[in-house]
Amino acid sequence: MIPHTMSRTVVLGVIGSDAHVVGITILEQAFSAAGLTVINLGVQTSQAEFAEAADRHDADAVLVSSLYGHAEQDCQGFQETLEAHGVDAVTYIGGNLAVGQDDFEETRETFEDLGFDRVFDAETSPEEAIAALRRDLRIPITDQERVTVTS
Ligand code: B12
Repeated sequence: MIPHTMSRTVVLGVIGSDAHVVGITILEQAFSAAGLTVINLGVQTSQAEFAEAADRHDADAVLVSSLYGHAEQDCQGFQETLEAHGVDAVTYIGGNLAVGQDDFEETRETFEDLGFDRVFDAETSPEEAIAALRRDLRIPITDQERVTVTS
């Protein structure tokens, strides 16, 4: 059972020309059930659309998904685009980030170099993403939730 008292806003979307929608739909539902406010931009979202939405909704986190193997090209200059819109948010990227993805550590480094705070592979569960958001956004667990989480 996922705790329910998060009052933070996350912007979520699939970047570039990528049309894989299932992953972000599942993430959206899990994040909403956990109490986050989720702005789901859907598939085929441009860098500018991420930045504009994050600015407009004063997002705490911007979560980028990519499945089709072109994430590195699609994310060139992403942090600069966010900065140009005055966005100061935690940034994650996840999915099938490279073609083949033999060595995920190499992939992780590539995306950290592009400025992402955390990089997730395609095996990532919604619970893992929520746990990371809790840490990064310093969302406290209440005593009530502690009982729910541990029981
Ligand atoms: C269904 C599917 C399609 C459908 C998509 C339908 C739709 N509208 O969603 C169709 C048939 C359209 C399709 C098309 C293509 N696909 Co496709 N597709 C898949 C498939 C079989 C399943 C994807 C899926 O829905 N998974 C289920 C969800 C729940 O899992 P998920 O997406 O991985 O998301 C989870 C995690 O990754 C993670 N996650 C995802 N994003 C993020 C972001 C953050 C921040 C975090 C924390 C976590 C996170 O959390 C999610 C929930 O647990 C995968 C293979 C596979 N088994 O993954 C290939 C796959 C993704 N497709 C692939 C390819 C190549 C394509 C095409 C380019 C094929 C082509 N030549 O036309 C096109 C691209 C079209 C486009 N413009 O996007 C490749 C990508 C290869 C790569 N990256 O190296 C894959 C891996 C197949 C393969 N083994 O080759 N595809």
